[in-house]
Amino acid sequence: MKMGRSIALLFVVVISPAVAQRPSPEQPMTHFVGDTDHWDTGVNYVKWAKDQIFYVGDTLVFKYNSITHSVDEVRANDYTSCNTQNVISSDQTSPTDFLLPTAGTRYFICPKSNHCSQGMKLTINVVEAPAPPSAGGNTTKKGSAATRVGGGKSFMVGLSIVVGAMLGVMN
Ligand SMILES: [Cu+2]
Repeated sequence: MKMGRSIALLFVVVISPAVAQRPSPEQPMTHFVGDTDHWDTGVNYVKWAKDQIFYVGDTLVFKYNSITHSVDEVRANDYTSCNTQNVISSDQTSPTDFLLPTAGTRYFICPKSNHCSQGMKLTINVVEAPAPPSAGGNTTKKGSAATRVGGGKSFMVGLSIVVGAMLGVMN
């Protein structure tokens, strides 16, 4: 019995880092680009993206100073060359949201000043979300034991009344 509990505890400890990062893989989540650094110069977005899993259905949000920065979504070759003349979309009203409805790679750059060539660029790989776990075999029966205890108590009360009545008749 004690051994079994130790193994269960160990299992919880092992799986907890993944749980902390993404509470439920089946639920869409919002990724805030750069976290508290937001969308700015001097942030390593390669490193930031590496720590994330982008599932289909998630949302990507850019928060930034709209005077000094904006967000262009571009194609792969324009991402590499920091070309801002052939954008897919452009926005400068922070926050800028992108829904991620399909799997694939997406490319974002800041087109202002020389920010893109200084590293203010982000590429993400969107992947299909895992299938939700199959339902069944995990139903909880809450309260039935308590109900049974209550029923037993009232049976005892009833029995003592009957016994008392019988004693009364006998007297
Ligand atoms: Cu910028």
